[in-house]
Amino acid sequence: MEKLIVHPAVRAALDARRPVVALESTVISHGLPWPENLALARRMEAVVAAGGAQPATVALLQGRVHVGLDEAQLEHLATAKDIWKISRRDLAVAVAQQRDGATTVAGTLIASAWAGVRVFATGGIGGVHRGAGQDISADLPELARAPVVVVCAGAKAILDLPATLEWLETHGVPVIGYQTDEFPAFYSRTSGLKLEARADSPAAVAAMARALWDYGLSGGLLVCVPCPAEHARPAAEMEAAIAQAVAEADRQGVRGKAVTPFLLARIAELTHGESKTANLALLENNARVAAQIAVALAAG
Ligand code: PSU
Ligand code: MN
Repeated sequence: MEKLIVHPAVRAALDARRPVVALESTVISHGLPWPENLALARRMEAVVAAGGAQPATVALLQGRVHVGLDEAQLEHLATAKDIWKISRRDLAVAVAQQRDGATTVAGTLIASAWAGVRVFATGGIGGVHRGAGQDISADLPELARAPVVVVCAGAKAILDLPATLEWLETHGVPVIGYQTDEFPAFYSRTSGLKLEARADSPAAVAAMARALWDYGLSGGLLVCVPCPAEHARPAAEMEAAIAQAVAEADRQGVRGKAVTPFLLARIAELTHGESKTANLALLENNARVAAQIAVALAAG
Protein backbone atom coordinates (compact mmCIF):
# COMPACT_ATOMS: atom_id res chain seq x y z
CA MET A 1 0.00 0.00 0.00
CA GLU A 2 1.16 3.43 -0.85
CA LYS A 3 2.38 5.23 2.27
CA LEU A 4 1.63 8.70 1.03
CA ILE A 5 -1.06 9.87 -1.38
CA VAL A 6 0.08 13.08 -3.01
CA HIS A 7 -2.68 14.81 -4.98
CA PRO A 8 -1.79 14.91 -8.72
CA ALA A 9 -1.75 18.73 -8.80
CA VAL A 10 0.62 18.79 -5.81
CA ARG A 11 2.78 16.05 -7.36
CA ALA A 12 3.04 18.03 -10.61
CA ALA A 13 4.01 21.22 -8.76
CA LEU A 14 6.65 19.44 -6.65
CA ASP A 15 8.12 17.66 -9.70
CA ALA A 16 8.37 20.98 -11.57
CA ARG A 17 9.83 22.70 -8.47
CA ARG A 18 6.92 25.11 -8.43
CA PRO A 19 5.86 26.63 -5.07
CA VAL A 20 3.65 24.51 -2.79
CA VAL A 21 2.10 25.47 0.56
CA ALA A 22 0.88 22.83 3.03
CA LEU A 23 -2.20 23.53 5.17
CA GLU A 24 -3.27 21.70 8.33
CA SER A 25 -6.69 20.14 8.93
CA THR A 26 -7.08 20.17 12.73
CA VAL A 27 -8.19 23.79 12.42
CA ILE A 28 -10.94 22.53 10.06
CA SER A 29 -12.14 19.53 12.09
CA HIS A 30 -11.46 20.69 15.65
CA GLY A 31 -10.56 24.38 15.61
CA LEU A 32 -13.54 26.13 14.02
CA PRO A 33 -17.30 25.50 13.94
CA TRP A 34 -19.30 24.49 10.87
CA PRO A 35 -19.82 26.12 8.40
CA GLU A 36 -17.01 28.65 8.89
CA ASN A 37 -14.52 25.78 8.96
CA LEU A 38 -15.25 24.67 5.39
CA ALA A 39 -15.43 28.23 4.09
CA LEU A 40 -12.08 28.96 5.74
CA ALA A 41 -10.47 25.81 4.34
CA ARG A 42 -11.56 26.74 0.83
CA ARG A 43 -10.51 30.36 1.28
CA MET A 44 -7.01 29.42 2.46
CA GLU A 45 -6.56 27.19 -0.57
CA ALA A 46 -7.83 29.99 -2.84
CA VAL A 47 -5.51 32.57 -1.28
CA VAL A 48 -2.50 30.25 -1.74
CA ALA A 49 -3.45 29.65 -5.38
CA ALA A 50 -3.99 33.38 -6.01
CA GLY A 51 -0.49 33.95 -4.63
CA GLY A 52 0.96 31.66 -7.28
CA ALA A 53 1.47 28.53 -5.16
CA GLN A 54 -0.17 25.10 -5.10
CA PRO A 55 -2.17 24.44 -1.89
CA ALA A 56 -1.78 21.04 -0.21
CA THR A 57 -4.12 20.42 2.71
CA VAL A 58 -2.96 17.42 4.74
CA ALA A 59 -5.19 14.79 6.41
CA LEU A 60 -5.65 11.05 7.03
CA LEU A 61 -8.47 9.34 5.16
CA GLN A 62 -9.20 5.72 5.96
CA GLY A 63 -5.75 5.43 7.41
CA ARG A 64 -3.94 6.84 4.42
CA VAL A 65 -1.90 10.04 4.59
CA HIS A 66 -3.03 12.56 1.99
CA VAL A 67 -1.07 15.62 0.88
CA GLY A 68 -3.56 17.70 -1.10
CA LEU A 69 -7.32 17.08 -0.90
CA ASP A 70 -10.21 17.41 -3.30
CA GLU A 71 -13.41 19.33 -2.56
CA ALA A 72 -15.37 16.32 -1.22
CA GLN A 73 -12.50 15.35 1.09
CA LEU A 74 -12.32 18.88 2.53
CA GLU A 75 -16.07 18.81 3.15
CA HIS A 76 -15.81 15.43 4.88
CA LEU A 77 -13.19 16.80 7.29
CA ALA A 78 -15.39 19.83 7.99
CA THR A 79 -18.58 17.86 8.69
CA ALA A 80 -17.85 14.33 9.96
CA LYS A 81 -18.02 13.77 13.71
CA ASP A 82 -15.49 10.97 14.13
CA ILE A 83 -12.35 12.68 12.86
CA TRP A 84 -9.29 11.94 15.01
CA LYS A 85 -6.75 14.59 15.91
CA ILE A 86 -3.39 13.39 14.60
CA SER A 87 0.01 14.30 16.01
CA ARG A 88 3.13 12.08 15.76
CA ARG A 89 1.94 9.76 18.54
CA ASP A 90 -1.40 9.06 16.82
CA LEU A 91 -0.16 8.43 13.31
CA ALA A 92 0.75 4.74 13.38
CA VAL A 93 -2.38 3.79 15.33
CA ALA A 94 -4.62 5.73 12.95
CA VAL A 95 -2.99 4.13 9.90
CA ALA A 96 -3.32 0.62 11.33
CA GLN A 97 -6.96 1.20 12.28
CA GLN A 98 -7.77 2.93 8.98
CA ARG A 99 -9.06 6.06 10.71
CA ASP A 100 -9.99 9.43 9.33
CA GLY A 101 -7.88 12.08 10.99
CA ALA A 102 -7.13 15.78 10.92
CA THR A 103 -3.46 16.63 11.23
CA THR A 104 -2.16 19.13 13.80
CA VAL A 105 0.85 21.30 13.09
CA ALA A 106 2.96 18.30 14.16
CA GLY A 107 1.11 15.83 11.92
CA THR A 108 1.14 18.23 8.98
CA LEU A 109 4.87 18.82 9.37
CA ILE A 110 5.58 15.09 9.26
CA ALA A 111 3.61 14.62 6.04
CA SER A 112 5.08 17.79 4.51
CA ALA A 113 8.59 16.51 5.13
CA TRP A 114 7.72 13.15 3.57
CA ALA A 115 6.28 14.80 0.47
CA GLY A 116 9.00 17.45 0.15
CA VAL A 117 6.74 20.44 0.80
CA ARG A 118 8.87 23.27 2.26
CA VAL A 119 6.32 25.88 3.35
CA PHE A 120 3.29 25.49 5.63
CA ALA A 121 0.67 28.02 6.74
CA THR A 122 -1.25 27.64 10.01
CA GLY A 123 -2.95 29.88 12.57
CA GLY A 124 -1.26 29.37 15.91
CA ILE A 125 1.20 26.70 16.95
CA GLY A 126 0.83 24.56 20.04
CA GLY A 127 3.36 25.09 22.80
CA VAL A 128 4.07 24.80 26.50
CA HIS A 129 0.80 25.12 28.42
CA ARG A 130 0.30 27.30 31.47
CA GLY A 131 0.42 25.75 34.90
CA ALA A 132 2.41 22.93 36.39
CA GLY A 133 0.85 20.15 34.28
CA GLN A 134 3.87 19.67 31.98
CA ASP A 135 1.60 19.73 28.92
CA ILE A 136 3.91 20.41 25.97
CA SER A 137 2.50 20.24 22.44
CA ALA A 138 3.94 17.71 20.02
CA ASP A 139 4.15 20.65 17.60
CA LEU A 140 7.36 21.84 19.26
CA PRO A 141 9.62 18.82 18.67
CA GLU A 142 8.29 18.58 15.12
CA LEU A 143 9.24 22.22 14.46
CA ALA A 144 12.77 21.28 15.52
CA ARG A 145 12.77 18.23 13.21
CA ALA A 146 10.95 18.97 9.92
CA PRO A 147 12.74 21.08 7.27
CA VAL A 148 9.73 23.32 6.70
CA VAL A 149 9.06 27.06 6.97
CA VAL A 150 6.00 27.40 9.24
CA VAL A 151 4.03 30.63 8.92
CA CYS A 152 1.90 31.37 12.00
CA ALA A 153 0.52 34.28 14.03
CA GLY A 154 2.59 33.25 17.04
CA ALA A 155 0.79 31.30 19.73
CA LYS A 156 -2.35 31.89 21.73
CA ALA A 157 -1.99 33.22 25.23
CA ILE A 158 -3.70 30.01 26.43
CA LEU A 159 -0.05 28.90 26.42
CA ASP A 160 2.93 29.94 28.50
CA LEU A 161 4.49 32.08 25.76
CA PRO A 162 7.88 32.75 27.43
CA ALA A 163 8.29 29.02 28.17
CA THR A 164 7.33 28.19 24.57
CA LEU A 165 10.02 30.56 23.24
CA GLU A 166 12.57 29.08 25.66
CA TRP A 167 11.77 25.58 24.39
CA LEU A 168 12.27 26.68 20.79
CA GLU A 169 15.59 28.33 21.66
CA THR A 170 16.86 25.22 23.45
CA HIS A 171 16.00 23.05 20.47
CA GLY A 172 17.43 25.42 17.90
CA VAL A 173 14.35 26.62 16.05
CA PRO A 174 14.85 30.11 14.54
CA VAL A 175 11.85 32.28 15.41
CA ILE A 176 11.49 35.15 12.97
CA GLY A 177 9.27 38.21 13.41
CA TYR A 178 7.71 39.03 10.06
CA GLN A 179 7.68 42.84 9.83
CA THR A 180 7.67 42.91 13.63
CA ASP A 181 10.17 42.87 16.52
CA GLU A 182 7.83 40.99 18.84
CA PHE A 183 6.43 37.52 19.18
CA PRO A 184 2.77 37.99 18.21
CA ALA A 185 0.12 36.42 20.45
CA PHE A 186 -2.39 35.20 17.85
CA TYR A 187 -5.40 37.53 18.38
CA SER A 188 -3.06 40.25 19.58
CA ARG A 189 -0.23 41.73 17.56
CA THR A 190 2.00 42.02 20.59
CA SER A 191 2.99 39.89 23.57
CA GLY A 192 5.69 42.05 25.15
CA LEU A 193 8.19 39.32 24.19
CA LYS A 194 10.97 40.62 21.94
CA LEU A 195 12.38 38.52 19.11
CA GLU A 196 15.99 38.85 17.98
CA ALA A 197 15.41 37.95 14.35
CA ARG A 198 13.27 39.87 11.93
CA ALA A 199 12.47 39.58 8.21
CA ASP A 200 10.64 42.23 6.26
CA SER A 201 10.10 40.44 2.95
CA PRO A 202 9.44 36.95 1.55
CA ALA A 203 12.93 37.04 -0.01
CA ALA A 204 14.50 37.69 3.39
CA VAL A 205 12.72 34.65 4.85
CA ALA A 206 13.72 32.52 1.86
CA ALA A 207 17.38 33.51 2.37
CA MET A 208 17.21 32.38 6.02
CA ALA A 209 15.60 29.05 5.08
CA ARG A 210 18.23 28.42 2.41
CA ALA A 211 21.01 29.18 4.87
CA LEU A 212 19.48 26.82 7.42
CA TRP A 213 19.30 23.93 4.99
CA ASP A 214 22.52 24.67 3.04
CA TYR A 215 24.46 24.33 6.29
CA GLY A 216 22.72 21.12 7.19
CA LEU A 217 21.03 22.59 10.24
CA SER A 218 18.09 20.30 10.64
CA GLY A 219 14.58 21.45 11.32
CA GLY A 220 12.43 24.36 10.32
CA LEU A 221 11.97 28.06 10.62
CA LEU A 222 9.07 29.62 12.51
CA VAL A 223 7.85 32.80 10.80
CA CYS A 224 5.54 34.86 13.00
CA VAL A 225 3.12 37.22 11.24
CA PRO A 226 0.98 39.51 13.42
CA CYS A 227 -2.80 39.36 12.93
CA PRO A 228 -3.93 42.09 10.48
CA ALA A 229 -4.36 45.30 12.52
CA GLU A 230 -8.01 45.89 11.65
CA HIS A 231 -9.04 42.51 13.12
CA ALA A 232 -6.59 42.13 16.02
CA ARG A 233 -7.89 42.23 19.62
CA PRO A 234 -6.19 43.90 22.58
CA ALA A 235 -4.31 41.33 24.70
CA ALA A 236 -6.00 42.56 27.90
CA GLU A 237 -9.45 41.93 26.43
CA MET A 238 -8.66 38.24 25.85
CA GLU A 239 -6.96 37.57 29.17
CA ALA A 240 -10.08 37.22 31.35
CA ALA A 241 -11.62 34.67 28.97
CA ILE A 242 -8.35 32.76 28.70
CA ALA A 243 -7.87 32.62 32.47
CA GLN A 244 -11.44 31.39 32.95
CA ALA A 245 -11.13 28.73 30.24
CA VAL A 246 -7.81 27.46 31.65
CA ALA A 247 -9.32 27.26 35.15
CA GLU A 248 -12.39 25.39 33.86
CA ALA A 249 -10.26 22.88 31.94
CA ASP A 250 -8.33 22.21 35.12
CA ARG A 251 -11.46 21.85 37.29
CA GLN A 252 -13.19 19.57 34.81
CA GLY A 253 -10.11 17.38 34.50
CA VAL A 254 -9.68 17.95 30.75
CA ARG A 255 -6.44 16.20 29.79
CA GLY A 256 -4.18 15.29 26.90
CA LYS A 257 -5.14 16.07 23.33
CA ALA A 258 -8.56 17.37 24.46
CA VAL A 259 -7.04 20.38 26.24
CA THR A 260 -6.38 22.63 23.24
CA PRO A 261 -9.75 22.06 21.47
CA PHE A 262 -11.53 22.61 24.81
CA LEU A 263 -9.75 25.92 25.41
CA LEU A 264 -10.28 27.14 21.85
CA ALA A 265 -14.02 26.40 21.92
CA ARG A 266 -14.53 27.83 25.40
CA ILE A 267 -12.70 31.08 24.60
CA ALA A 268 -14.75 31.48 21.41
CA GLU A 269 -17.92 31.16 23.55
CA LEU A 270 -16.72 33.51 26.26
CA THR A 271 -15.72 36.22 23.77
CA HIS A 272 -18.99 35.86 21.88
CA GLY A 273 -17.33 35.01 18.62
CA GLU A 274 -15.49 38.32 18.36
CA SER A 275 -12.22 36.46 18.47
CA LYS A 276 -13.37 34.32 15.55
CA THR A 277 -13.12 37.25 13.16
CA ALA A 278 -9.50 37.74 14.19
CA ASN A 279 -8.86 34.00 13.89
CA LEU A 280 -10.22 33.82 10.32
CA ALA A 281 -8.38 36.99 9.26
CA LEU A 282 -5.00 35.81 10.50
CA LEU A 283 -5.37 32.34 8.96
CA GLU A 284 -6.08 33.88 5.57
CA ASN A 285 -3.26 36.39 5.96
CA ASN A 286 -0.80 33.63 6.89
CA ALA A 287 -1.79 31.69 3.77
CA ARG A 288 -1.07 34.79 1.69
CA VAL A 289 2.37 35.36 3.25
CA ALA A 290 3.23 31.63 3.02
CA ALA A 291 2.48 31.67 -0.73
CA GLN A 292 4.81 34.65 -1.16
CA ILE A 293 7.56 32.85 0.76
CA ALA A 294 7.06 29.66 -1.28
CA VAL A 295 7.34 31.69 -4.49
CA ALA A 296 10.55 33.34 -3.22
CA LEU A 297 12.01 29.96 -2.22
CA ALA A 298 11.17 28.40 -5.58
CA ALA A 299 12.81 31.33 -7.38
CA GLY A 300 16.16 30.87 -5.60
N1 PSU B 1 -3.79 26.73 18.35
C1 PSU B 1 -4.74 27.52 17.79
N2 PSU B 1 -5.62 26.96 16.91
C2 PSU B 1 -5.56 25.63 16.58
C3 PSU B 1 -4.55 24.83 17.18
C4 PSU B 1 -3.69 25.42 18.04
O1 PSU B 1 -4.79 28.71 18.05
O2 PSU B 1 -6.39 25.15 15.78
C5 PSU B 1 -4.44 23.38 16.80
C6 PSU B 1 -3.29 23.17 15.79
O3 PSU B 1 -3.65 22.14 14.88
C7 PSU B 1 -2.15 22.72 16.67
C8 PSU B 1 -2.89 21.88 17.70
O4 PSU B 1 -1.17 21.95 15.98
O5 PSU B 1 -4.07 22.63 17.95
C9 PSU B 1 -2.07 21.70 18.94
O6 PSU B 1 -2.71 20.78 19.77
P1 PSU B 1 -1.96 20.24 21.10
O7 PSU B 1 -1.85 21.44 21.99
O8 PSU B 1 -2.87 19.18 21.63
O9 PSU B 1 -0.62 19.73 20.65
MN1 MN C 1 -1.01 18.70 24.89
